[in-house]
Amino acid sequence: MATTSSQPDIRLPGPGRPIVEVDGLDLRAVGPELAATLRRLAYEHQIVAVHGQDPEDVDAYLAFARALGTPEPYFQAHYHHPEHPEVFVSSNVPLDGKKVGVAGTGRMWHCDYSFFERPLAFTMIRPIVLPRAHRETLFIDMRRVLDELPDALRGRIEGRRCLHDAWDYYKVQPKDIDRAIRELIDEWHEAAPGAVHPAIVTHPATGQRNLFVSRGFTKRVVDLPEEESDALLEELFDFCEQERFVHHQPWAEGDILYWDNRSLIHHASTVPKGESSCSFRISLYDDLPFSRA
Ligand code: 7UC
Ligand code: FE
Repeated sequence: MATTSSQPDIRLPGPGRPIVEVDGLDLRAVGPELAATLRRLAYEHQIVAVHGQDPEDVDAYLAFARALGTPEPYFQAHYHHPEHPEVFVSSNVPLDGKKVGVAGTGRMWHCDYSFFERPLAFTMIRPIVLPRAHRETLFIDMRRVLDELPDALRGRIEGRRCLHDAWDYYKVQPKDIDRAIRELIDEWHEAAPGAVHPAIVTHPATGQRNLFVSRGFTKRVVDLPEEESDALLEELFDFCEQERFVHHQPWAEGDILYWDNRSLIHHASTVPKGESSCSFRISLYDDLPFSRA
């Protein structure tokens, strides 16, 4: 693609380059046409890394997110950046001496917001403080998983629907001190009751189908007896999580990553004890339904 001062340099995946890479992007100058191109790249190629950006510039980051889609503030406010509710803070680093956001998020295979009726279109993330140790996000391409799913297994899940919830991942907050666990659980279940989605979805932009389950959030195959559902899900999760399907995406200073949340599941890497890590996430919707009917 031609490069001029106002046009970013976009490199498509190819040999030795598993994802889309973008250089020279002015985050504040993304017009509708370029935004459509940048969305399309994520729909088709799934992961996009925008390099060379200033991690201090939250306003530019937000401007870029707003150009690409519609930011959705996380449904629990204790994850929010104190000044920007659209920014989800995953951090073990105090800001101005105060705890901010939540530490250790996303450490399970999942799709963001799959426990709601409308899962997110894109997740955008940028490292703010990188630990000395390697930090990465792991991804599984659920289109490829569906393609390679053995016929017998595919036959058992095709046409089914699954219940998703985030019930195992409630993060205790300061306000929970002295409250009974029963009360916390009841409140949590009411705030995020879960949602039912097709086990196989069709991407509204590409028409490609993908398996749509994750060990973190998918709890039950609807209309199957519990034991049969548990066994089927276990087999599907084990199939998905084979190392050959897992892409390890390293985090680098100055990068902004965004990805297609419809066709990928992801998993955060852990931060070694005593090391600092902080990232800012922005969740985005687009104008399309989650799955084509
Ligand atoms: O703290 C976390 O790991 C957040 C998770 C339960 N939800 C992320 C999401 O957007 O679905
Ligand atoms: Fe996530």
